[in-house]
Amino acid sequence: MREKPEFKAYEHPAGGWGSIKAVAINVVREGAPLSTAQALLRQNKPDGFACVSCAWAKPAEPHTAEFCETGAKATAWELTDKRVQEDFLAAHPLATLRGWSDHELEGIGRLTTPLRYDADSDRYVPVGWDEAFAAIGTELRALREEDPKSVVFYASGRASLETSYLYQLLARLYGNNNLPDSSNMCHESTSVALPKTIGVPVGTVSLDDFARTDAIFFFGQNVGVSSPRMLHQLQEARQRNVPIVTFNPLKEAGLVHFANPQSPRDMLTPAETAITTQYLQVKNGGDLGAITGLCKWLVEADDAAQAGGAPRVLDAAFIAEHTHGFEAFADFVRAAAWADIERESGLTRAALEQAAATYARASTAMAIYGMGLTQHRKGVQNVQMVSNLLLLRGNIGKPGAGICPVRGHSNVQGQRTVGITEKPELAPLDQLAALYGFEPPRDKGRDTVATCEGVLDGSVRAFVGLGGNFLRAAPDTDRLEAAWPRLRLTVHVTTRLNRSHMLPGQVAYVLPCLGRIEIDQQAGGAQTVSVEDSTGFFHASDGVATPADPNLRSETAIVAAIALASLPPNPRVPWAAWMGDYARVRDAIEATWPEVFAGFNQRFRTPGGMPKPNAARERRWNTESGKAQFIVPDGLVANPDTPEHGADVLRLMTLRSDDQFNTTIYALDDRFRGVYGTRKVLLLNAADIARLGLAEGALVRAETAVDDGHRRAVGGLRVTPYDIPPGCAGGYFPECNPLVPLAHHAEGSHVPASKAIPIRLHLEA
Ligand SMILES: Nc1nc2c(c(=O)[nH]1)N[C@H]1C(S)=C(S)[C@@H](COP(=O)(O)OP(=O)(O)OC[C@H]3O[C@@H](n4cnc5c(=O)[nH]c(N)nc54)[C@H](O)[C@@H]3O)O[C@H]1N2
Ligand SMILES: Nc1nc2c(c(=O)[nH]1)N[C@H]1C(S)=C(S)[C@@H](COP(=O)(O)OP(=O)(O)OC[C@H]3O[C@@H](n4cnc5c(=O)[nH]c(N)nc54)[C@H](O)[C@@H]3O)O[C@H]1N2
Ligand SMILES: [Mo]
Repeated sequence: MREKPEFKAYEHPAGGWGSIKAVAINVVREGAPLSTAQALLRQNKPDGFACVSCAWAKPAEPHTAEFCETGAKATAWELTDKRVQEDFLAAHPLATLRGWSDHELEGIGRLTTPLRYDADSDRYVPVGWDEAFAAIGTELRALREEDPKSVVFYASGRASLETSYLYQLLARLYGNNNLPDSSNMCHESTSVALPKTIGVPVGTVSLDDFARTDAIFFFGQNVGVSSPRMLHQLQEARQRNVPIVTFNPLKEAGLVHFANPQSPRDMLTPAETAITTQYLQVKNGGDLGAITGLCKWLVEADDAAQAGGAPRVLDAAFIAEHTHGFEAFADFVRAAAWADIERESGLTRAALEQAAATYARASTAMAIYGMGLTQHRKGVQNVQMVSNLLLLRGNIGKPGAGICPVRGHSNVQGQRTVGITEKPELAPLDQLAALYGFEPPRDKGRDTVATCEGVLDGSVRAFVGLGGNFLRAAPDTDRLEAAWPRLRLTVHVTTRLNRSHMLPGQVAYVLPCLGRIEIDQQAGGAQTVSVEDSTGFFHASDGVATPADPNLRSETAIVAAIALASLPPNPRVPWAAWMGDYARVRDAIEATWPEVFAGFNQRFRTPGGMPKPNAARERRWNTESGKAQFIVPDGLVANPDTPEHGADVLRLMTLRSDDQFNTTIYALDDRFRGVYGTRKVLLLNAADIARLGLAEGALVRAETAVDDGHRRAVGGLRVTPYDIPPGCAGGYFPECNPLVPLAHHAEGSHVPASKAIPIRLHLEA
């Protein structure tokens, strides 16, 4: 696909005819239109499969078409007619394929046979499954003898609860807690922040709350692209006149207005729903300042109300009965100066006061957020500020209220629930020990950042990847790629080829698997798997499509086979029986967490999902103090190593387009932002373009403004004027990942701070 840059503003609502056209183009481009169309009708349905795109909740009473543009593209991508052919592999050494883009590599099609890297010819060659497992087993057994901690087991957030449970058990039987996952680059800031404030690592909002809320606050989440099915709930809320207040540096189309492609009225008339009622274009990294402003207004209005004998602005009864640390927090916001709040947030006091007043008028409010909060140096504190805001008016644990982190991958939250974590204190090690008769490792494992560090310093010797595209998704791409081939062993379980497979270890295997949409036949018949959605409901998922190739194996079967090949025999761990009947894996999951998964096999087909217990929803607080806790942030600065703009340093946020799912690039367009035919752009404020002596369309090289002895640069970026706050810049993930220093990550959670990278621009000749 050649770059053909074109720019034209997008003036239509999200959804609408544009969305139908986009789905149709994708389905045709990928081939297999018939099977895709049939599959789409069973997407997110009780007798069908859980969408392989995002993790948004699946209603008990689904719409006829319970899928969105993004989800339809993901389905078409999985059910493509294209296959990686043997003669293709024979004709292309990896040295050539390394010059291919992400889009081109995945565009070759689905893999159908296990591959071994042959260093002599620099090619992948097809091998049989038995040969692959035997060779992987030999390598893993040898490494285990030397040092079981030298191997990492990465998981991208898509694999089912069943596969993920087996995968974490494999790592622990192997002898480590090295279970980095995509969540480490994503909502880990949430998982670290919320246990300290409300005592649970997940959100408290469920679908029912949308029908009862009085106000919605959005922070750094691009609903129209990242979780479009939520637009239905938002549209319904807007029809009840519920205000929606949005904090986002960019005017994102889906947050501005929406036409429901499933409503004849919306499609045949110019009807569209205005989504956001007050749009605040906060500077990226400015949310700590902005939310401090909201809280300051609320606390001071409450002080005044108390002094004047007027009704309270805060929920004093809730604060007294249910919270800890209010006074210290109130003192912090009272002391914050409006000048500092305005400077850090880039918003005016008047705008923040208006938003605070909207919040104060609502008897119930919810806050929804995404990567705009979590991917900052103070990403954990960003999330805690949202929680502080909600606690001020008792907006946790009552209908219509709550906190709503919107998870990315379709089972990323569930993977953590079944033990994928590097943190031993979060894993049920005692239960695993009792159930399987072994002594699990008790020390902390490697997360994503520690895995990268280990690859760089040589202490990581092998990488096993259950899905994903680690080398593209992780920070500091160039440094990581240089070190990667030193690994002794790389094993990737995957559906397609991607960049991570192009840098094989000394011994390297690529194992092709079934996707979740495909029918999974095992000894015990067609298998069902399960996932957890963003709101904490478990869903059954049945394959509906014929597998891309009869030679493919399921992820569950592959993980079990790797375990059988590389671990000493243990009659208490029934890998083969699990492989043949996933209901037995669900029994094992229930035995490991009886309170969470009681009656799993009987209840997991509940329409709308089987709820996961959530103490905060019931105002039971599993925190240190036994109460919900206010947390005072260090200050208003979310990115201490990103200097204030004005000088030549800009703050770069890396973005997703509507034509990608993470590193899977469907096409080079971002129609909602008016960018077509290219991803090599830098969105800049017109005043910054002038100030820096640049011109529209000029090609620049971005260099990271961090002085740690490593030069990081991405060239060929086209200067593109955009409605973005001064001092901020926008570029695409993953193209800009070489600019993210590994050390530039969130305190506490280690999430790469990829929404605020300090950069300088240099004009290219
Ligand atoms: N179509 C599609 N859907 C997806 C994905 C995809 O790639 N494509 N990825 C999936 C995954 S894994 C995830 S985690 C989610 C991610 O979905 P989101 O959480 O929506 O993440 P992003 O799209 O990276 O960025 C979200 C928004 O943050 C804004 N932003 C950037 N910096 C700041 C800031 O400092 N403050 C505020 N308030 N806003 C800011 C950006 O303008 C952008 O609109 O989506 C999932 N769904
Ligand atoms: N700069 C920057 N970096 C980021 C982000 C950002 O916003 N900015 N976002 C971060 C976030 S939120 C996330 S979640 C990570 C994503 O990191 P990952 O989860 O590692 O990456 P993905 O791009 O989702 O993985 C895509 C690959 O998964 C494989 N795949 C697809 N379907 C299946 C399947 O069913 N089974 C298996 N086994 N494999 C499959 C395909 O080979 C495909 O190439 O990236 C992070 N990196
Ligand atoms: Mo994510």
